[in-house]
Amino acid sequence: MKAQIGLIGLAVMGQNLALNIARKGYTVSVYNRTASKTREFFESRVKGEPIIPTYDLKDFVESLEKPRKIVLMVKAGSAVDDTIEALLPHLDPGDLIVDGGNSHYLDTERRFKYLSERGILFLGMGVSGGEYGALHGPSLMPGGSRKAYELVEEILMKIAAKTEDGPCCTYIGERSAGHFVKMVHNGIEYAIMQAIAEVYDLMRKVMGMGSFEMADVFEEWNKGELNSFLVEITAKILRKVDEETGKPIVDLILDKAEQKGTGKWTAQAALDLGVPTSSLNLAVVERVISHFKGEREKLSQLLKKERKVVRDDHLLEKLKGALIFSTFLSFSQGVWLMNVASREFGYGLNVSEVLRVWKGGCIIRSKMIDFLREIVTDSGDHLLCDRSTRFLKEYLDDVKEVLKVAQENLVPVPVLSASFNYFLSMTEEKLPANLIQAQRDFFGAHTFERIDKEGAFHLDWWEGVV
Ligand code: 2AM
Repeated sequence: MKAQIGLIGLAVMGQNLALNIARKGYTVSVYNRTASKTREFFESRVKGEPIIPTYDLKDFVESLEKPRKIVLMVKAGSAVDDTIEALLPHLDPGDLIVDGGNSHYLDTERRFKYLSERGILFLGMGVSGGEYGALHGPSLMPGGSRKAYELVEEILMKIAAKTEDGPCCTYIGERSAGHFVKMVHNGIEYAIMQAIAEVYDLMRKVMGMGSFEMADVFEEWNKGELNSFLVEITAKILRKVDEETGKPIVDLILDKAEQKGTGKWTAQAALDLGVPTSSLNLAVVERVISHFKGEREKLSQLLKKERKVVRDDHLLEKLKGALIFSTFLSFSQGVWLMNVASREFGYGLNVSEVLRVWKGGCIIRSKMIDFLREIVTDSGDHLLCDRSTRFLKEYLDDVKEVLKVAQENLVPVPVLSASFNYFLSMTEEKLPANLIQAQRDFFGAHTFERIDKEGAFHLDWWEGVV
């Protein structure tokens, strides 16, 4: 009997996805470059699931029913190209490759074209939910041709996370749409994670709260408007004790945040497309700053920060408001980017559907998505409309108070303040860009427009300057 689907790449995500597919009743052939990993996986984790281990790429391909459906779960980058090249001689036109890694959307664009020219169908599929999600139900964001999607739709729907609004999978859009959307998902994820971290920082540095107390607060918040996977895991993290020392583990973790690039790519794409994503960008920058641990240690000696620790439970409510405010704006900036990309790249995105797919399984799943979906149709690209502005205005005093406390105590809050400033700029009729235009014209003769008449103007600014 032939397998209904094949999967290449047996790191944990690949293993878990293979198990998830097999547990839904599909026969899966698996292959990994390093054969020992395949053997080890088969012997240690496969317990009666319909999984066929293969140790040669040709055997792997031959074990699949036609048209073949092959999911790649290999490391993003050249490994995807290497694997595609190795597969090609064994494939027939009409076969399908699904790249389930975190590939850069421009790589997906290139691969889509390359494989289309060879008659091979290709999907670039964002997979979110980490190892747990891969096994129990991820959020899936497949992009490519609809014909390719239809070949695997049934399987994807079965393995995806389920919500009251259906399985967390949909056809995202043309070509690299799936990986673009997954990239933006991660950009939003960076911003929300940083906003939560800033709130945590204020709780410990200006409120003197201990880990368990903070865990209680996050747990409480998770029951209301802030209900989300990231708030939920933050509570769990803060409660976790290191077995060796008996201390909260979070206090023992080095404050250097790593990244795999998706947040940076989001900021790059946003700058390229001319979409303001301040909160997302600043979250990436702050991870970069965190890396300079040695410099920070030295420089912290040069600026002693006096902090008045005040137990003010009142402030907790304000922190909550600031986090709601920043979370909404992180989402809305990401949505704006997706809307512009959809037009620019002809993705044909249905943003409400994208948000639906983010309701379960993925890292940024949260209650707020329902609200976002309600306003997504009656707002412009950017989600700032009558209803959302009224919503944000309710939290404005909280944000102001939080930023004031942060400034007084010299605690950095780049994403909370970026969100605040983004909102102020977006709601400001007059920005000082008139002065910037004058400066540009002064030194570069770039010309400027006027508010009182049509045309492009240039002045000889040096006239009369001695
Ligand atoms: P490996 O076990 O042989 O290293 C995550 O690293 C997954 O990507 C692993 O399954 C790994 O296989 C695979 N991988 C990394 N680089 C690869 C390459 N150049 N070709 C094929 N698979 C690769």
